[in-house]
Amino acid sequence: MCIARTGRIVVLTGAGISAESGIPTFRGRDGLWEGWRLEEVATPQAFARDPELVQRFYDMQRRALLAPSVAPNAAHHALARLQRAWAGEVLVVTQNIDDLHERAGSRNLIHMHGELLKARCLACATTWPCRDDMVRAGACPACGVTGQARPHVVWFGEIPLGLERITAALHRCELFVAIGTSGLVYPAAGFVTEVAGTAHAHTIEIDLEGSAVSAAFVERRRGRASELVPRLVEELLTAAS
Ligand code: BJW
Repeated sequence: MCIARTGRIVVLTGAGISAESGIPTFRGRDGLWEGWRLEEVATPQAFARDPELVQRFYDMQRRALLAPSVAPNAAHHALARLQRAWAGEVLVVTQNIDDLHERAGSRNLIHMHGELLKARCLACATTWPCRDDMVRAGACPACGVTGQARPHVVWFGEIPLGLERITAALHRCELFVAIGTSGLVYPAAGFVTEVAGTAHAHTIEIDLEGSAVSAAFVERRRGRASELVPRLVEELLTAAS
């Protein structure tokens, strides 16, 4: 891999990067996520059918995320280090709704599937910070409506956030790295083919087991994110210094 220190890098992260921080991935061997079927809680239809069940599910996730034992791991820290030390742009696009990249110090970051620690007003779409159970999210700071808050997350069938900025970054990057994502959920799963279409970029996948789109990457590295991401960052900073 040969990339100038001013080269543009896009890093896509998925649940695998946060697994070693104590946050379970979505697609375990039994197809259940913490005992829930994804489509029972992660669709607008599920929310319309049973909002209390869906809110309870995300309340549980929020409490788990804020537990004292949950903290960014070496992979989150390494990406933040790369963003600080690299002369070119390093954009981190995460599918994760946790705040572990921010806690590690990442700043140039897009949460394409939303953020667990924010509420969104169903009436006017304003978002605001929410670290408590959703019933205590309070009135919308913009329109004043109460009882109309939903988690600020992107469910199946909804349009991911920041896509315009992401697409532009994919088209001009020289290195695309995907970390800990199964390649089953679109449009994120298609980013590697978008980058490959530009012909001038190198692509690397870091994953414990490999993904549904592994074959589309130029380089595949198998193992734990907490080991492989710091190693890659070290390689990049050494090679370019
Ligand atoms: C480790 C590790 C360690 C573990 N170290 N690695 C038919 C065909 C194609 C597409 C569609 C279709 N039918 C419908 C669609 C579209 C649909 C979709 O993709 N469905 C598929 C299921 C088929 N997508 C959508 O609906 C999206 N919207 C959309 O397409 O809008 C239309 C549109 C697009 C573009 C322009 C205009 C219009 C929205 C998707 C929303 C996804 N939402 C969720 C829930 C968010 C809220 C919440 O968290 O509850 O997002 S679903 C869930 O999956 C979550 C994740 O972000 C996402 C991806 O999961 P991820 O991160 O890959 O996790 P896992 O668990 O799957 O994988 C973990 C990986 O880590 C594994 O590979 C492990 O090996 C690895 N690993 N430990 C390294 N220590």
